Amino acid sequence: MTITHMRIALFALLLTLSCKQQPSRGPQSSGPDVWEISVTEKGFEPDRVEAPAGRPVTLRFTRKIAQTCADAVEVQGDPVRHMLPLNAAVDVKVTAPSSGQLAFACPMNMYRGAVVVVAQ
Ligand SMILES: [Cu+2]
Repeated sequence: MTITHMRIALFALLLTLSCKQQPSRGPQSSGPDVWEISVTEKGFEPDRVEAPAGRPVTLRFTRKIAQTCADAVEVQGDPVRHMLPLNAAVDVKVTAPSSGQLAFACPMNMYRGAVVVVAQ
């Protein structure tokens, strides 16, 4: 993550906080969201998760099949290739961008998914 990206993320976060008028509801709004994502014969399930702009999100990947090319996941803007051992949850922390989406994919880019920014 570059300084520019961090600034944009921080700005988006501040903007989100300052614009928020309704009190947050639910226990999950106080901490980062955790999304359980399975790797199956269909690829990532779900392959689309939603988050407000700038929100820290934990992607909890669990590979549930032995034979798949998705034995690792790469997240857009993240140089680390996260290995996915069979039946072990692997947490990847990301921050939702200010708009659009943040893509993730297997190393061959066959199976894809994304964190999609939604209005709060
Ligand atoms: Cu692949």
